[in-house]
Amino acid sequence: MITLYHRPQTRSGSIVWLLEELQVPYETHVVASIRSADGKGERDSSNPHPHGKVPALKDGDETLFESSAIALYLTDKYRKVKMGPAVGEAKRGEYLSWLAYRPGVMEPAFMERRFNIQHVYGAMGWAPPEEVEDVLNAHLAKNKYFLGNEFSALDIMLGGGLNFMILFKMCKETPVFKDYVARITDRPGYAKMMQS
Ligand SMILES: N[C@@H](CCC(=O)N[C@@H](CS)C(=O)NCC(=O)O)C(=O)O
Repeated sequence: MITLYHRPQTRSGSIVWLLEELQVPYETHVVASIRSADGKGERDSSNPHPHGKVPALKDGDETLFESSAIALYLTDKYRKVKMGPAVGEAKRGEYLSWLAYRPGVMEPAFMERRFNIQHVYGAMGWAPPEEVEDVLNAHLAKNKYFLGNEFSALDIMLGGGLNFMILFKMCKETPVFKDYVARITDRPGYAKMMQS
């Protein structure tokens, strides 16, 4: 049985949504506490994440952390419902690229804006938030979902993040984003995440 180490209204919600879409049995272990942005809270010793963060996930003998790694592991292993291209299938490279883009580029760019950090062009490994908005807008203007016509884990990992970042004014809403977010959040898995 898969165990998801979870805390409501955090990044681990994306993994709840993904597990629901995959139709894989799982249990959630809600951690008592995590550190919060105001410096309060502390790590729960039952949480196997090396930094006490969520999500973490156990599946048999495997212990995983980092949302994108968890998403890739789950979508590779559990394929009753296909939520991402397998090795050798079309768009695998694009799938991996966007999965890495979420923690490597999208999140730091929008966090930079939220916490008013000065971007150092050419030095920071991500890109300025306006540039990230342009890239995402252009991609979603041409594609119903991240990988084209099929909903995939990318629409949870990046799309779900985009929804949150728009709500919290870290990313500017555009008509393209508005339509896209309405499309991806109109799903039972999203509702399940919101109740978790
Ligand atoms: N890069 C990690 C970030 C995980 C993360 O920072 N999660 C937050 C909750 S949204 C957390 O657990 N914070 C507590 C802490 O930083 O100790 C991922 O994508 O899984």
